Amino acid sequence: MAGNRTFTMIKPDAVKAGHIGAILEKINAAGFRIVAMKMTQLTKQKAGEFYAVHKERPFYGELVEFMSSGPIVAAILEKDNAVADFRELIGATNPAEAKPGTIRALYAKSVGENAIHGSDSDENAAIECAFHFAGTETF
Ligand code: ABT
Ligand code: MG
Repeated sequence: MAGNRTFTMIKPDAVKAGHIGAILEKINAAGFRIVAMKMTQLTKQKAGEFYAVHKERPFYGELVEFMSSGPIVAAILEKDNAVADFRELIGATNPAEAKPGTIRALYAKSVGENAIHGSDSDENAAIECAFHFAGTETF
């Protein structure tokens, strides 16, 4: 059965550009309930751990630099079929391939600076939620 929670981050590019409000509005309008949320800045260490699966990829260094370059907004979202529905809402990794109206089509600059993160499986959603939030910060 598909799970009902996913993890998201509004990335440093979108925070810097002033898109927090517009992105949260789209998330709410799509029927997601925010059950945890905070504005924070990842250390290089934490960004490196979060993206550890990409350690051997050529873009890993840049990715860690970018994700620790400024504040992010991290959140846990609840909805039936949350992981798949949220990936649909954010659009393809490369904004040039993202469907019109998706968050990345509207706000992402490039494959690297792509405005928003969404978990890619229920298993990773659970890991990522626990990585960023304590049980007492989740409602
Ligand atoms: P994330 O939500 O950040 O995980 O993006 P997504 O799942 O859509 O894409 P993946 B494949 O997980 O990419 C992780 C981050 O690596 C960046 N990236 C990816 C590049 O910079 N160059 C590349 O060629 C690829 C494939 C995009 C993602 N994020 N950031 N920031
Ligand atoms: Mg990913």
